[in-house]
Amino acid sequence: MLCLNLCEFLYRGNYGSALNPQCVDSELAHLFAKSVSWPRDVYPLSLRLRAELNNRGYAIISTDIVNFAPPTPNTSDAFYPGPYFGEAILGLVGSMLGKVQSLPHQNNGRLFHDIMPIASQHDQQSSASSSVTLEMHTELAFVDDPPDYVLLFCVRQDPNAEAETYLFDAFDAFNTIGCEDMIELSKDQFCFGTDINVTENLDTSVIDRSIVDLVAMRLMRYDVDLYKRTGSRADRAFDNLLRALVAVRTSIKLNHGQLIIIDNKRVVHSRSHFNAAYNGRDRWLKRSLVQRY
Ligand SMILES: O=C(O)CCC(=O)C(=O)O
Ligand SMILES: [Fe+2]
Repeated sequence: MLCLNLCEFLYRGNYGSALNPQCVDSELAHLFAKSVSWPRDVYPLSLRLRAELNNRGYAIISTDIVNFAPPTPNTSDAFYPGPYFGEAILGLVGSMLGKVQSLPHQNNGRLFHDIMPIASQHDQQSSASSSVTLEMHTELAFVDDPPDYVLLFCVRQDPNAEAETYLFDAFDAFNTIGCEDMIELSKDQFCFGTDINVTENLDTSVIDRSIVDLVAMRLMRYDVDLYKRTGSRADRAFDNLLRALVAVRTSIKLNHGQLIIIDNKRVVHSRSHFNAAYNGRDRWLKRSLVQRY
């Protein structure tokens, strides 16, 4: 577990505006992209973060952020009053690893996504669900080049601490599946539909995606819910990888102030079901997606 005394860091540096509720997404990203102004003690963290990601495919950073966030919103367009650190840490750590992505077809192009239960989606395969397990996936399996990292910052844990984020390291899974399956998974023969948060038309009917890049030995994409079966040998390889991934499952219950950084081209993730009350005290994550340098 890595640690970051973020409050002190933010006040010491010229990041006052990061705490300003009026600060818009693009200004913040710009601020942190100028990493030359980081205080020196951030560089060792950046090094340890990379080492951890190489080692396990994910890393957790605990921060000293206290539990003072405004009530959890319960609609996707709610305005929440600051002062507030969530975007600051995502911008900071995201810019250590690459470029924080703004995708026109997801969350209306926002850099920072709010992930909290929304009543109308409680039983859907969406990150806003709560009463169902969110199936195993990598982020944006349906785009040409999915993001390299997913960052999830926990603003507020659910009051009963039921929500559990599951992680499945494909490097470990690859060791236990056969060569034939690996070759099958590397072929451009898979199709993934879009998820319900996609806000722009995107044609994903093409059956031309690969799941594994055998040269780079990366997992390019995986999504149990969005995968479109073709009734061919490819389905068997998909299922064998699923079994192998499930066998290496590990999990974490994110607590407030914790950030998890997931290598999206190595580690598949999912989430347990949990209770939601829509009363301002629900679980709340902030997410950003990063394309590495
Ligand atoms: O809620 C979680 O722990 C994970 C949610 C998720 O998969 C996401 O927001 O991408
Ligand atoms: Fe996800």
